[in-house]
Amino acid sequence: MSNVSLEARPSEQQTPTPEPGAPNNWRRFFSFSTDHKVIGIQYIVTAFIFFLFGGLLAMIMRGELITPPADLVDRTVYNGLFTMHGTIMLFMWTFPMLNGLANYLVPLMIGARDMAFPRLNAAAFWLVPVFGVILTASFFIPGGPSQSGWWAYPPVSLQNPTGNLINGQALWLLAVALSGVSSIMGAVNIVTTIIRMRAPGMGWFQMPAFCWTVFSAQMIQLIGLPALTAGAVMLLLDLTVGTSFFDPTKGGDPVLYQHFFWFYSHPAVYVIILPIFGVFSEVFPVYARKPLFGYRVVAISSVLITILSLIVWVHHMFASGTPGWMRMLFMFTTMAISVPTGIKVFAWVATVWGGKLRLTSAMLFALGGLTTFLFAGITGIMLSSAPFDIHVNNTYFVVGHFHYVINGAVVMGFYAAIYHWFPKMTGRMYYEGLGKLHFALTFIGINLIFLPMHPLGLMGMPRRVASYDPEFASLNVIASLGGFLLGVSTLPFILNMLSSWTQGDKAGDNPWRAIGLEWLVSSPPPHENFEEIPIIVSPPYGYGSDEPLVSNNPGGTSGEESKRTPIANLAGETNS
Ligand code: HEM
Ligand SMILES: [Cu+2]
Repeated sequence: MSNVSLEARPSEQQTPTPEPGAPNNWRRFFSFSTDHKVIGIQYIVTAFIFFLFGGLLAMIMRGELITPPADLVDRTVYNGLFTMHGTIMLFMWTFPMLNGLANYLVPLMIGARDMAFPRLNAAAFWLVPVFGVILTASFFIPGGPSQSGWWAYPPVSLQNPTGNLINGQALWLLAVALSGVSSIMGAVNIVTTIIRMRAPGMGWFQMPAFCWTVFSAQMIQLIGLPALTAGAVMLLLDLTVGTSFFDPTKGGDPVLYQHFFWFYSHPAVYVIILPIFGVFSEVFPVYARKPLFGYRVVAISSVLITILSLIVWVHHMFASGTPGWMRMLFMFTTMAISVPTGIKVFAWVATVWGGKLRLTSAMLFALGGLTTFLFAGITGIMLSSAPFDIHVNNTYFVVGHFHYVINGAVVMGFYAAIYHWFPKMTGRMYYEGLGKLHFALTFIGINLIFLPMHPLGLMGMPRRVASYDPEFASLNVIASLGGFLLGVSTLPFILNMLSSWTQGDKAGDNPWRAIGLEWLVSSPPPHENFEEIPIIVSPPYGYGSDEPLVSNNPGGTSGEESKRTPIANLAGETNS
């Protein structure tokens, strides 16, 4: 599908001026820039700062949990800590980070010069610091931040112990509602871009798997997020002006809130994990020098996951007095979703199998993320069974399970993406040694902290507690030490990023000899990306093939390598 509107404007066909995209012009990162690459990096850096903040709160929690009694912080402080940790990690780190990657990569990967709605895009980003400040401000008001966990279930969330109109819970709800608005704006933009702005020759099955996963994830945002956003607004009204949607003392229904919440927040886990599946699908072929195994099936399974993800939410409510038939129904839909997921895992293993592996930092993080995802997938299938779930509900087994997904697969997937595309984004190489150290510390740390949580949960240690029975002490010491190690693991990463961005070796257009439109332009890409809109003539992942990817010269003279190199030359190796 060609992008008529962009091609029709002659002014944009001129050679882009280096000024706006100039790598040394750092001020653009603090401006209301409408360039998708600037917005992408704005998202990524902002998200990472909040990741460090959310991680700091986790360190305090692990400090508290290293001994059985509640001695380091008060119980109410602890409630605020886990609530804010969970909320920041999801709404301030994971979602903005995903939007950052999608923003930076999607237009480059589909051969577009920018997003469909650049100003909407910038507005969506600038809402992030706004609701971030609102959320963080709740630490400084009387009564402190929300203590009702990241679900904010009523009636707990309606208690308002200080009696003030402006309280931690109200700020929390306002922030979550604004986050919903921002993400819906982002989703409208990304979905439109993928449908409307693909370069000539890029049919759906010429599109990189990452774009398929982003499309599927953003469709979930469009369908599901209005439910959570509306639920948050209704709860805010109950809390502040005394409506009674969810307040049981006034005839409201608290379980209705749970439906609003989980109708979105279960699919949200696929909003999060799908683009990570996309990252795996991009990274494995490059460093295994093989085409993505079963590309079409991998692509379609993303859409299947989207559809199924919308009909499994009640598995979070097995213990909420749901009728038996509902439990059965949602148990089976939940188990069914493991099928398209399993297909993908199979495809990645088959891609890596027998390949010429290059264990760069990106590849190590992708392999590490896949391993932890496999483990989390197994505990996930265990949890999908209602009797088992009711047994371990609200224990550390659940905390262990979802951290394997979110800190294991997702955060390691983010790191894989950052290392893989860092040379493209900055024009510089990172230091491989520091990257490998970062990987080793992260992988060991994650397993040390989250593996012991499974036996702890099976033994009956409840979650969301500041103190616990001394019989759980030794496994908690291991978990806390692992947590501190994970905190330390970010230091080589930060050092690496800062020093490489300023002093790293020049990267060139295509340092990994990867196949993809983003690697046909200079690093960092010029403003508006492509001098000529690429004309795609081959499917993606043609490692070992002689076909060129494009029939023209999208990088123009700005790139330093020939743009018409057949794929086989670019890939350097064939795989027969
Ligand atoms: C060093 C890394 C981390 C540590 C040590 C850590 C630790 C913890 C602890 C101790 C809890 C409280 C568990 C409970 O009592 O229910 C918790 C909850 C949670 N964590 Fe983490 N976590 C880490 C990373 C992450 C990441 C990366 C994410 C998401 C991207 C995340 C998301 C959550 C969520 C959603 C909750 C639930 C909060 C709630 O119960 O309302 N965590 N984490
Ligand atoms: Cu779920």
